[in-house]
Amino acid sequence: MAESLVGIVPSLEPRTNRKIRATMPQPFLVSDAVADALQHGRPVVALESTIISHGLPRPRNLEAAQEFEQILLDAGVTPATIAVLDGIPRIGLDADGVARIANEDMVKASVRDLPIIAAKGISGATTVAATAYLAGKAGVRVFATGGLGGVHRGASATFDESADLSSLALAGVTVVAAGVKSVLDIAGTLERLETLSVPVVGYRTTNFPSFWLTESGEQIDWSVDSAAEIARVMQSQDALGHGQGIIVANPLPPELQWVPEEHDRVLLEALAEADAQGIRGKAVTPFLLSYIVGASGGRSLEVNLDIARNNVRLAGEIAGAWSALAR
Ligand code: PSU
Ligand code: MN
Repeated sequence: MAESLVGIVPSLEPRTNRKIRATMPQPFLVSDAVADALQHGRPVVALESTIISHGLPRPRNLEAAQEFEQILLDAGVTPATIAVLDGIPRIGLDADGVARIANEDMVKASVRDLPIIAAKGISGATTVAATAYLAGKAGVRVFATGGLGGVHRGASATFDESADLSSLALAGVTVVAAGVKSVLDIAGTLERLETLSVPVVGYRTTNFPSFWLTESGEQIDWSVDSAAEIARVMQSQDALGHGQGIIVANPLPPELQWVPEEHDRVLLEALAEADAQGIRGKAVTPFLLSYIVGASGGRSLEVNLDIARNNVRLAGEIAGAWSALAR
């Protein structure tokens, strides 16, 4: 079977006349495996590629990308790793595609970069924002990542707030994340999510996690007890016609978290170094992540991988519950 060429999305139709359509590039490609699973209502989980290309060091990033897919496959869930390869956004990669996002130097692609890299025909690793956008367009409803982008410290002066937040306000995708990293302004991030009307639920907790640490100290309003309950929230949200994504905050168990004292020390060092080097814009998050891995002697990396595995597993369960509900 040939790869499914997905047509122009209906919401774009009014702006698209026939002549332009005839010469228009394909908006995205869905792999056979993902298209088949979606068509038959089987569970699918989207995975982002910026975490692989810009968030984890080589060569562990390739092992991680393969392992995340395998965790899903073992649970009977179809993985849909998302990236732009040679200008074409892809929902679901083959083994070669997964190797490319791990080994090639690719740009970090947020939503606003998608049309530009498509037109240039180059490759890009998609952030949470771009992955959620593309997953939503393709009908993949559940997405696993490590940590979300958010409001940076000092954002009231720099305006540095990740497009992950505004994108999740538009893409109807449930994203499982271990909260946001403590390099960010966590309270500010939660405030912005409230403004954007993005539901945030804790998985068996109301203490929002700060990625490497089980608890940030910031409280959220709601906790959910099971994947089935999350699927019911998705169903209710659809019934209400509410198009926002849902954030499921999934903390690591305390015995797996990073040692808080070491975490706090390395964090302050990383922030000071980013400031001293004048790191700005989209380089900020990758700089902090790689500085922290180096300064922690690899310990933060191991915790990072545990977090991602934990989120991938829960996302697989949610996708299973969602597909059971939709049948
Ligand atoms: N936070 C993490 N790990 C990551 C990222 C964020 O703990 O890998 C990546 C994600 O791809 C996220 C992006 O979408 O960084 C946010 O970047 P920015 O702050 O430039 O929007
Ligand atoms: Mn930014």
